[in-house]
Amino acid sequence: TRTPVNVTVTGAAGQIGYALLFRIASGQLLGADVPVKLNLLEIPQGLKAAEGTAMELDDCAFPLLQGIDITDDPNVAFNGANVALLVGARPRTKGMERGDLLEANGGIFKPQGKAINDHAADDIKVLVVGNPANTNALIAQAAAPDVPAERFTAMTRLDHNRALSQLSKKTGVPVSEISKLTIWGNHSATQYPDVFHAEVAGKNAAEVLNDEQWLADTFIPTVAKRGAAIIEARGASSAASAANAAIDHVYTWVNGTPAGDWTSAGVVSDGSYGVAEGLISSFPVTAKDGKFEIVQGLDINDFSRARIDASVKELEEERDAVRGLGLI
Ligand code: NAX
Repeated sequence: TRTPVNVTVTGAAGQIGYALLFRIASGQLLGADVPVKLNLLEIPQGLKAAEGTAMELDDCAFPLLQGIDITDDPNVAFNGANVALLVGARPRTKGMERGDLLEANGGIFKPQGKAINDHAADDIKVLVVGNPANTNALIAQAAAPDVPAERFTAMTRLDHNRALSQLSKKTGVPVSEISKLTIWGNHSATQYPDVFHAEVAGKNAAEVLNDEQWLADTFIPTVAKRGAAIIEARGASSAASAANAAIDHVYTWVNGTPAGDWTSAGVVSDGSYGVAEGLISSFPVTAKDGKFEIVQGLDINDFSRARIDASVKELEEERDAVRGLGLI
């Protein structure tokens, strides 16, 4: 039998954790034939709830689940990790300035990055979900100099899936017939969902829509502010859809993108499309043989250029702030 893949999940007792762990254990993260071992990292106050979730995981009797360990020590949680899902983060609380938020999260993601550097398996793949996801990923990556930088990614797949769904509703074409959509930039309100290269049932999406006003005034803000709309409606932030996107992100990373399509992920910039090298920014990416690659050579029109630049500028400001705090 295959040796199990070690999957570490931080913030395991949170609401995304609760939506995520059962799907990992059932084989949806890596494949229906891949056994997994779960390592759950929580803060001390979260350990008991994580144990309760582990009891429920036991009670599912998942054939692929080969064990569950729970700890509040990152050095233990990341020991031998092949896949790490960094979900636990410090939320913004009332009166908190952006600098305070970045500093509080630096206190989480810097030591976790170091623990990954020192203890994870050689093939470690990291997905940061906890916000501010791109900059938390940058902090963790900078703390892990022995791990190839491209192994650190940030989640914009939820934004990508939200954009797919909105485009499907508008055009009446099922999501399965929509391809080549892109989320650019930061996982924040400045993100830019780009349909100019997307195809809807084989036709260019922007030409099918033929409505820049709708893009600017409805589509882009609906996608970018969807998280707030969910909180307003549900009384709690996106959890199942966020967990679903994390599953999609890692599954795609490991198993590849379909021919003729791409997806969106926050990956380390190589300078493509004028995005400063080293930033963890969302790009159109393909995945093959366990590696993401930024799709090259797309024409960027003025409408897109201004929006990509604005989101990247925000990422640069976050990077400069965490650099000023000594976090990278
Ligand atoms: P919850 O507050 O329900 O759960 C977070 C959990 O993390 C808690 O159990 C907490 O004890 C734990 N935690 C805190 N610090 C930790 C540490 N240092 N080590 C280990 N565990 C720690 O939040 P939830 O709704 O699950 O959201 C988790 C994160 O995902 C938040 O930062 C949220 O902003 C972010 N999101 C990111 C999204 C994305 O698309 N990238 C979308 C959904 C979500 O909003």
